[in-house]
Amino acid sequence: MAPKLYGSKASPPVRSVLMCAKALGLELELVPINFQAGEHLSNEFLKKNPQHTIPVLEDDDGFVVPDSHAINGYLVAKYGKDDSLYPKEDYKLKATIDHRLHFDSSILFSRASAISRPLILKGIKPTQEKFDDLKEALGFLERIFTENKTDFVAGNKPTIADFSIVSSVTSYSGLVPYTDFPNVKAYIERFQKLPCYEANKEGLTELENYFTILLKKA
Ligand SMILES: N[C@@H](CCC(=O)N[C@@H](CS)C(=O)NCC(=O)O)C(=O)O
Repeated sequence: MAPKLYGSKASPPVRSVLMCAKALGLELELVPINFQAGEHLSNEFLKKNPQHTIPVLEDDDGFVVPDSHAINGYLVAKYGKDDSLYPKEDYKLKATIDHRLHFDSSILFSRASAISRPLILKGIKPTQEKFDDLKEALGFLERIFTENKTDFVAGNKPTIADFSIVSSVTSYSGLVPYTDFPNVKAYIERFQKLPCYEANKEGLTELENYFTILLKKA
């Protein structure tokens, strides 16, 4: 039985897991969660994730993991042919990957979500300050590449940190264009050539169309 992934393809963190699964050659069963119908607030879903966010993974033995960053680490450990996407033994590389994952969680996606969450859930138009905060976060990412001169965000090979950063950066490009940041632009273009990027495409288009409609209404 394929592990279940609760969520929607439009969600950036859900797509980070879809890219990870694609890179691992792992099939997941996507179980849709409808925000408009309040399914994320149902008792059944809150038992799996009290924070009521998607994605949530439910493995074939019933083990539940909320949060895309935690899910991707788990998937590599359980289903990876090797641990190159999230190495256990190379503790320095692992620390760098962990930094990028926390950067996504606490800064990049968090600032992007400060724009999209009120817009999606309450139709509230984002203030300029929120856009400026996200632009600053992209500036931090630009600087990571300027200083380290690596092909990917934690070195010269893709890791789970790239799934998170790429899904966040591409998702908000219509609001704050990453193309204004030359190193970030080159990085995204490099990552888009990988076969796993395919898993980001459909949901990204869905989200972009959704943003266009919501911003017109707000
Ligand atoms: N750190 C979490 C963030 C997940 C998240 O915020 N997901 C959004 C959708 S993109 C959500 O479920 N929001 C519903 C809510 O906050 O109630 C992760 O990486 O999984």
